[in-house]
Amino acid sequence: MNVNVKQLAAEKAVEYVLDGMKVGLGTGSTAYWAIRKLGERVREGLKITAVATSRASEEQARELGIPLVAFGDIDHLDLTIDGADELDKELQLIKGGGGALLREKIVASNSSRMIVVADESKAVGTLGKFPLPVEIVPFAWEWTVAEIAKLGCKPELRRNGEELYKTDNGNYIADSHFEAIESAPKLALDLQSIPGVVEHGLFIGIADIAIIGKNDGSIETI
Ligand code: ABF
Repeated sequence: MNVNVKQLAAEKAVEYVLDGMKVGLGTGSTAYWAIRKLGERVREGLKITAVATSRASEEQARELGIPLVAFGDIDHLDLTIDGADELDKELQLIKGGGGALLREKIVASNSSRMIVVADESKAVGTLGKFPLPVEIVPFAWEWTVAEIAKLGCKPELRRNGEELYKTDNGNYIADSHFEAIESAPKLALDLQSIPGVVEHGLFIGIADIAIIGKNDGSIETI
């Protein structure tokens, strides 16, 4: 069955968006389908306002006529829909493969609910096969990367061709290869204690619902 499983999950998540809601728009190829569906619903008369988690999502929302609002004009969001690189049964996530983890975590953390949308390849038993993105400031990055490595991983600065990749916030990303993360909460605390680390891609206790598109055309909601 030739199903677009990302679109399947994303459009199911948009069913949770009600008139009058303030919505956080995620980033990535799955969130792309949620934003696209929201654009359709807005054209059909759905009244929402939204904030985006990346320049790319902001641009897509503008093109689709989704009303964007300044952060200063609202004090919270009702619902954020976003993708993930990995998710486990406790809805702990690894995010940041798309480089937007800092803005995604700020937006998701200021939302009453967060729905993570993914294809079934993202569902794992133990997080860590996907390299954990860690956003770090460029100043003395070599020392920061060395401290991250001491946590038992091989951190690699993300590149954009010959250049070092820079996030929308002007920081670097160290993709940190842990292979298996036994305790995500402990690793999160260890990373947060390293000066120079701005944010990491472990989302713990943030996602409320996971909607997973399966290759057989079914949808699993956790
Ligand atoms: C974004 O969605 C990122 O945090 C994450 O890397 C990406 C998931 O990838 P995709 O939805 O493109 O498969 O939120």
